[in-house]
Amino acid sequence: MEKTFLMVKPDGVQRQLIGAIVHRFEEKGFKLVGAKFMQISRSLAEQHYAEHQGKPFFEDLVQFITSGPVFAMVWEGRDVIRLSRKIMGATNPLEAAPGTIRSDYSSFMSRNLIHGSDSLESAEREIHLFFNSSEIIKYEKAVDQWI
Ligand code: IDP
Repeated sequence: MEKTFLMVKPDGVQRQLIGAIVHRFEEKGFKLVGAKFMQISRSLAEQHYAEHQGKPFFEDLVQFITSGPVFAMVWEGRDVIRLSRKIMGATNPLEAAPGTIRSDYSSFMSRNLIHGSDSLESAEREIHLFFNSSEIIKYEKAVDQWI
């Protein structure tokens, strides 16, 4: 089953939105298979955002993502990568559709609350960057057959 890496960024933690954000993915029927409340180091931040190295906002992005704890998660489900991106909404809250996390709770691109992998390749890379294989839990839910 497909897996993705999602993370409540420091602004979401500070604003006490972990529960509200997790709830959206639980309601959808996805399965939480890994979770970690953690402080990101500068080196991990640079690896995670490697594709943005050299861009004008890179330094601010690294400063921000290391500025306080984050809630890192691995979620599993059918098409979870693309569907999670829909639940999150567009990167810029001005363009995010109403009802999405970024539209409902944020108003500024550099404080857009949540990260989510945007492809199968980035999901695999990001999951391995943040989690050991022993931290990803395999289990069954009786309700899975109804989702
Ligand atoms: P995503 O988080 O929607 O996948 P990415 O393009 O991967 O978007 O960018 C990572 C993060 O960097 C965004 O969530 C946003 O917080 C920040 N970011 C992206 N583009 C800009 C920009 O042009 N100015 C400021 N911050 C940006």
